[in-house]
Amino acid sequence: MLLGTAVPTTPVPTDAADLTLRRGAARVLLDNWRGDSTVPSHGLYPHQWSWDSAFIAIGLRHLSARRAQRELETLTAAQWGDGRIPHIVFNPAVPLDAYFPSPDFWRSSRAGAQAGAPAAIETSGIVQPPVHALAAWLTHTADPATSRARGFLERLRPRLAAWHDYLTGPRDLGGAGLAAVLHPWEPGMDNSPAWDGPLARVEPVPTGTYRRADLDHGHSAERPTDLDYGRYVRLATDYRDAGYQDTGPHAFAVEDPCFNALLIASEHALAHITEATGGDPAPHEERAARLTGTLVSRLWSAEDGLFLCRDLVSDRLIAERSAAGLVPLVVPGLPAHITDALVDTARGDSFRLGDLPLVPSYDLRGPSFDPSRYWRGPAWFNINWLVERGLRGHGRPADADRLRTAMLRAAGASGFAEYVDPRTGEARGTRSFGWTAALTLDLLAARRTDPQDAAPLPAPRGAAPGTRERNPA
Ligand code: 9WN
Repeated sequence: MLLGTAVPTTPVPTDAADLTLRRGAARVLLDNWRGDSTVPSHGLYPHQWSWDSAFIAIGLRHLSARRAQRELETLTAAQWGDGRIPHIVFNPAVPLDAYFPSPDFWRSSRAGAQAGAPAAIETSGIVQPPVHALAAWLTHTADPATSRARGFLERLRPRLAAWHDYLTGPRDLGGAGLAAVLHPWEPGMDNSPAWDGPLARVEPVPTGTYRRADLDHGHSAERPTDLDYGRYVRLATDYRDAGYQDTGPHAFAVEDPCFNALLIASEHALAHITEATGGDPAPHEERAARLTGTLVSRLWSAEDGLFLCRDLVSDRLIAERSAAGLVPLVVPGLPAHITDALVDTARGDSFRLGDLPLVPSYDLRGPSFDPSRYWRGPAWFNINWLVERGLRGHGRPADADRLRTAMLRAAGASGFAEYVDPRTGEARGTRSFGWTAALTLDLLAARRTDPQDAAPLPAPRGAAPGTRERNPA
């Protein structure tokens, strides 16, 4: 059997190519499993990462719902008292020099004590995008009986609610309601050209005061520069030395549309989780609606037909067009003129949806476009999965089908690469990457079980599946 005693929760494909792809993806998740969570990759990322685990659970649920539940329970067990879910949960068995910044850099149990960091688990002190409630709900729906029998949602619900309260409370640094990120690692698109402006204000720590473990595994042309790394380390050092308090001042503080769109999608999921566990979902739906309005009023650029990031230090939108601005397609309840404009932008010269194999992480015509360097152009499978889900949810099945087919092809051909050249699908970064494999499984399952896949993400309660703003294609 595939995963020990686990029973696959969705039927296996009958088509030979799909079967081979499914086996390959399952093998990656099996090899990357560490007993209670999954590493993104063996060499480069040997611990548990926050948004990776959420995407991994979304795929893992098709092999073993129990294992997917475990993945999320392990991550959320490392939650801090103030509600934050840390971006890395360190495996104490991994040598300190295997990844930088290591636990002895973050010193979470001591430096984070005031913020309620756990005493017995070492973690980083920053966060990543809140995909977790979405992942928890999707994991539950894969096998509701097992989930109920194990009390999965009951255990997760208070943790997820505290997480969202943290993001909309102490992290509302702009005062308008959106969550702010304080480090380029927090939005997950670490090296996006959108950070170049805000990062220019940051004095890098001197090279030679730390050792980059990432270059032991990755090509330097595909990773951030030393200058950027020096700035990442400065920001993390300053945050740590301030006891991980959010009150600031902060040299880097940004409202990111991808991060906040995922918060909204997760808030809808939390409404479903709350209702399923006997609570009142209304406050979560109200918050999701409020956040949606604020996302539009703060970050929508009609001129660009895209959501942009807001630099909270200058209080201005950042004029860099990245795929983060397309991710709000996952938000139900966006005004129709905005989803229409987003789809036009995705199909246009900057992202070339339907023309190139995959959607690039950054504007193909942008001054900083680089097809190989980490988040400055390559296509990532999690972002493409979100765009695919969003297109389907907003009634664009033909665009979604084309993208899904291209993603499945690129995932298999690249050996489940971390990212690929968006123009050719050629592999970049590390291989046998967790979320690439997991989301491959999810796309295969969606194609198999529901050709229309009418409700790809949790819709507001009460909306019939597939009836979230049906825009003409
Ligand atoms: C820093 C694990 C993570 C992803 C991020 C990706 C990369 C880490 C790094 O790897 O970031 O968190 O060392 O470069 O940018 O999105 O979660 O896969």
